[in-house]
Amino acid sequence: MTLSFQREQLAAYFVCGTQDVPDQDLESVVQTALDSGITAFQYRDKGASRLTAAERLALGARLHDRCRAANVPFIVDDDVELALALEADGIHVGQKDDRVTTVLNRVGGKMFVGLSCSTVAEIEVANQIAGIAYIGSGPIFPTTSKADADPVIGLAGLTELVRVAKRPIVAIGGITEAQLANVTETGAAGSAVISMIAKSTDIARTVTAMQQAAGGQYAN
Ligand code: TZP
Ligand code: MG
Repeated sequence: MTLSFQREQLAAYFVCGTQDVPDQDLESVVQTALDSGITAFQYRDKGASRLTAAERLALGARLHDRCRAANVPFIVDDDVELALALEADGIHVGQKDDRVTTVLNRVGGKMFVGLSCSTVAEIEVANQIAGIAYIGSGPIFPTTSKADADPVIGLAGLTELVRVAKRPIVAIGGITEAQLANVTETGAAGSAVISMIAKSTDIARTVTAMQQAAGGQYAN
């Protein structure tokens, strides 16, 4: 059974791969985040420390099992083959990844599709494509978690994208607990974060802050 997409799942969206927790066990971090009430998890394995395809498949299956047990959608970044092999609930694609229409055709209703958009022009294109469940926009603030990040768009940029978009937007990039309320004020459905959870000294408190900022009604 795959989980269908709901806007509420964007409230406290955790993105992570082994590269983001070099001194910790990714599965333990994800389990703590799930126990703390994250509303979505994206497995994103990127960079020099990238695991082999076989390792990604094995680890991805274990992470998916944990998400399934918590009734939290398991989303794969970029990799259509991996997403299909793992029977993921969703796949997230960037503007530089496989063209989103190709991905939509490949996954054919088996999972929901999220797309990164950082400009009004990209949002306007996305508005015309049926089948895109949600949009990820950023970076809102400078981030150290993505080497090839687009230019920072700021809260004003995010507000403009939310105004134009016909799909819910999850904000990403450099978001700290202190900025959560400001992100909500833009009309974004929630925040997607790596460091705020991966580097948190109290993941339960951090995730609660994300849920409360997004409205507090999404606790699971
Ligand atoms: N896409 C845009 S910014 C970013 C991604 C994957 C990194 C977000 O990480 P952090 O640590 O929350 O800034
Ligand atoms: Mg990508």
